[in-house]
Amino acid sequence: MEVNVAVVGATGNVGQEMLAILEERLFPAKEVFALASRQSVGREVSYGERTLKCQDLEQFDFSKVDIALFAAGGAVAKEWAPKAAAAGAIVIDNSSHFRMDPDVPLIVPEVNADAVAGARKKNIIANPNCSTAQLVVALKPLHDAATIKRVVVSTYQSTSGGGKEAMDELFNQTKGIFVNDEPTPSKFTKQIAFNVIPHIDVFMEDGFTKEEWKMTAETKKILDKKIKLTATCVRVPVFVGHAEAVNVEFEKPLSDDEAREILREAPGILVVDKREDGGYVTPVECVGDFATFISRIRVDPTVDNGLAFWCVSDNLRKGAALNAVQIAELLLNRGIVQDAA
Ligand code: 11C
Repeated sequence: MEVNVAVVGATGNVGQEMLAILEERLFPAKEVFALASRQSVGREVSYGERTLKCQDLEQFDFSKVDIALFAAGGAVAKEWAPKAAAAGAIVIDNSSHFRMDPDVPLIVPEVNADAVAGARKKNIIANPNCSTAQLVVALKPLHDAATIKRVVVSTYQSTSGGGKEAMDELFNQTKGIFVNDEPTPSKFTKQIAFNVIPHIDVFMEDGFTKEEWKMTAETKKILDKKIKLTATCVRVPVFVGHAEAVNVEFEKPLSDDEAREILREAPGILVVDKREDGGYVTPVECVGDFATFISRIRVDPTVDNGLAFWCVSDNLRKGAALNAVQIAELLLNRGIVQDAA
């Protein structure tokens, strides 16, 4: 089977990862189109050994593709995803724009693959927020074993979640500090080099940020609406790789050894948990990997049936591009998308 694929936002952090992962996973693409805004038309992007020239999103005929992977932000998705969907392509959108639409499945294949049955309702599938994706991969097998009541999560999110300019800001501020330059925040609200910022996305009326709200709302939609989840999302001076400190309260008892064994068997997870110096995974070690890494699994003795763990994943991969490509694979495996027109 071979299908035609478009990548919208092909010059961005996530778009480039999508092209890399399509190639790495030998996705059966007959033709891949790299699409971007007018100012990037003609720019070259890598697709494995090949080079693709970006075409103008606004001029593109989406009836030529079966699947359109969108990595261009909410405003572009709002305008162009319905047009691509109306032309017959199934859109897999990485922005937050469609995630809470009841007619748009929000999918993490290791968790709720069956939701793909709703793909044709609007011809749009949503990809979750990066910090949610890695979390639900870890929570799902534990929820199946002992039923999660409540989750408390604190995130340590890398600058790549804010795009290339955010990474550049970290790089330039870090260099600048060594020559006594005054850091001038632009993409971030405060100095990011040698600092941490407890603020990602906009503030909501209740004092949470939208990033924190997304973690709660998306976990409910993907995994179980009965789960209570509270998040504190923090930006840290790391280029790629989000980390999360997670505390979970279960209905039934689950020991740390049982949890470790369950997670070892679970799809998409690698357990690295040695209880010794360096016996855990940090963000720099997860870059370029497909897995969600779990370390520091231990009993939380402050609540009944409590566990704590550390969760790390490449936010541009499992948190975005990899998850999108896995959804595309699911569309083929379930026969929802068939051979290229
Ligand atoms: C960040 N998680 O790290 C965000 C990026 O809703 O898709 C992705 C935002 C989203 O800044």
